[in-house]
Amino acid sequence: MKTALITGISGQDGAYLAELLLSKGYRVFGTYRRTSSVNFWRIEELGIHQHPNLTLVEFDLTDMGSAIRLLQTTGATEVYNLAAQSFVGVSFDQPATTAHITGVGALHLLEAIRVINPKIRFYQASTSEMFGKVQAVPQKEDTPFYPRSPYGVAKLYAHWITVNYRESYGIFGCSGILFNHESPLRGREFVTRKITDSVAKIKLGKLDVLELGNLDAKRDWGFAKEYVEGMWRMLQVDEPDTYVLATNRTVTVRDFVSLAFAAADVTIEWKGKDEGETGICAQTGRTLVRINPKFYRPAEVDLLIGDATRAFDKLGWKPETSLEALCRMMVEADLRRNERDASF
Ligand code: NDP
Ligand code: GDR
Repeated sequence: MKTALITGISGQDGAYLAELLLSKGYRVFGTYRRTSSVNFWRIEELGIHQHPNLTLVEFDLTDMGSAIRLLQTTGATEVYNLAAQSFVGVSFDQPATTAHITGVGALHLLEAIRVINPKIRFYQASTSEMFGKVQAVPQKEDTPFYPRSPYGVAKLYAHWITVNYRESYGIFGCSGILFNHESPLRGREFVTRKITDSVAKIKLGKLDVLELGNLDAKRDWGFAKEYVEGMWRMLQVDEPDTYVLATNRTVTVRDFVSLAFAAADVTIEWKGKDEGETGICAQTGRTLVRINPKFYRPAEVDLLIGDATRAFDKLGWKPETSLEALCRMMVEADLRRNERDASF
């Protein structure tokens, strides 16, 4: 039986990856952080929280000694480092914490691999945020990096240290440069889920207005469940490499808002400009969307659109779910949850 370790199993990707690996017959160790009230709602929603081959272990990525003991005790042969302070907005307020967790945390696992068993295969969750300020489009593996946030800078360190350990010590370290991927399990602080949850609440009369920041940002949004399949494939081939996973389609935040309302049978008309822009319900004339400058970031990533040709050629990976289908899936899930009034 293959054994895998997933850091960050309480997050969106950790939950989907655990589900995938369990379905493939793996023994899975999933790490979570000690907090006053640990929340496993995602693995519960997927119905895998009591799976006999799943073991949950407490672990903090900032603690190097724990990383060594974790690899010793689990005997994992594949390590997927998904844990991070992953919210770009928060990284401006907590740059040092972000650097420790999101950047140096990856080094702790790589050092542990070097000490315990250099044959362990390692996946690093890299990000399109490393491309940051647009240097070329579509972005691919050899596009120059120009991160625009403390999060992007920290991830760039983790990416390069993975490449460095691959080249220096022959460690099978793969870096997956994943563009934004969403799902009904996405955290509510991220813009897609904030939008679909708010659309559901507005539709059910629980919220008056959705407040957002920059509506002009363009993102290449895919479905998370398909992206974790790409992570797994990266560790199954003969040679370690760096891969982009993306859909090659980009839309603005504004477009995503329109799509989400459309999925709830509401048509949005956009009026005004910049901070005065509003989204009006075509059916009732009510203002449903407005700008709140507190959601703007000190520096923004304006345009992301990825080219995943290498992943297709070498891994046979390609995304299947359209943005419209993804958005509908998220709105429907949020309508169901808000009807039930669940807290998650
Ligand atoms: P989430 O924010 O949903 O999950 C992050 C996970 O990391 C959570 O389980 C969190 O635990 C854990 N974590 C945070 N800090 C620590 C720490 N100090 N020690 C141990 N665990 C910690 O992220 P996603 O699932 O969306 O993303 C997975 C990874 O992929 C992240 O590294 C992210 O940066 C990266 N990524 C994500 C993309 C996306 O679009 N989703 C795109 C590209 C990269 P807790 O629940 O306790 O907070
Ligand atoms: P991002 O995702 O920063 O791309 O990072 P997020 O959903 O937070 O923002 C996307 C874009 O939407 C704009 N925006 C808002 N964002 C949030 N969160 N809240 C708002 O109210 C709002 N209004 C407008 C943002 O300015 C931005 O341009 C995500 C994370 O998952 C990272 O961990 C991952 O590495 C990248 O995707 C790829």
